[in-house]
Amino acid sequence: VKRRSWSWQQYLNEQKSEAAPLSLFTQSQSVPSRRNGFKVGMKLEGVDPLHPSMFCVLTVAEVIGCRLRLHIDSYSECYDFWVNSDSADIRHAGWCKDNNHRLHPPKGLSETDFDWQHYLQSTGSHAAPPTLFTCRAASCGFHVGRKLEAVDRKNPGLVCVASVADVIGDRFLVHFDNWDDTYDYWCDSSSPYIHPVGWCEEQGRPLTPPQGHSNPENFLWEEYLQQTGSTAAPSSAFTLRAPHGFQVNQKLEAVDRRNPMLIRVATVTDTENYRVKVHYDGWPQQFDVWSDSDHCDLHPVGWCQRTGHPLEPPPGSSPTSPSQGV
Ligand code: MLY
Repeated sequence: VKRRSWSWQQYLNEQKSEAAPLSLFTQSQSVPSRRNGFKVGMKLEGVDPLHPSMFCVLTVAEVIGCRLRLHIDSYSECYDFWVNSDSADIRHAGWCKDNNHRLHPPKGLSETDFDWQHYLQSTGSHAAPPTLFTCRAASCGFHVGRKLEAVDRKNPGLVCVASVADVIGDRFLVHFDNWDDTYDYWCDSSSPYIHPVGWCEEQGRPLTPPQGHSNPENFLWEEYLQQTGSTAAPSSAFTLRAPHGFQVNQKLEAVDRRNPMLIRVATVTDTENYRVKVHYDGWPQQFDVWSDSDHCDLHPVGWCQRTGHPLEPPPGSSPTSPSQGV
């Protein structure tokens, strides 16, 4: 019996729908320009997704196409997470030291004494070669300590007093004053979630003051900047990007939010300026998720095939052609 597999082309025809055009996707959503050279067991440094201010010691636990499951050394597997091999959140062993960043060592090792060479030797492992990482040389107009107003992505109704807590290339870490780092996020100057000091007042919107502020009803930037001896990020540094061009009914490939090792056939079912609602084809609407249009877990039709990643067809859809050809 000839094995028949699912085909995008046939599916698009049957559904009378279109693939979202390649031009709508950012570089980090597109097929990486280089092959994935990462191998299971290689060690590296990277941002902890639950504590975005922290760089940790990581091990490649699984490789599928150009996606990596990364394990945080000495922590439970339940904290493992997936990234694309060209992610800006991963760096070669030694990067933190070279770039003046703190590296959070595996449990039981001291931060000051951590030494990669010694660690690799004692664990009998190898570092991922620096050439496997996508290098990026870029800069931005944001500097550590500068203040801004930013949307709390976990409480998107709130625009809050925030600071630039770290800068790497063209990306920077937004931190909410007097809150812990679990609300932090990395973005670039074109993010729609950040605004210059004074934006809320101008818009007639409430601004959430720092946690524990002595006079939260009457927060005054001028006073706060003076008290904290800090400066506002200049409005010229904010370069709001244009809204995305995705349209309802366009098809794409999307990482399953609930089981991120899987990539599914998906459809845009609603849009906002900077977000799309993603429907996993063949699944109930209740599983639809809103996603930033530039999220690195959204990919154009054909991405899986071109990067060697399995694609989950809609459940119940019949195998329709002899190949997964697009
Ligand atoms: N109800 C939430 C709100 C937290 C908001 C934090 N932002 C401003 C960074 C809580 O108290 O946990």
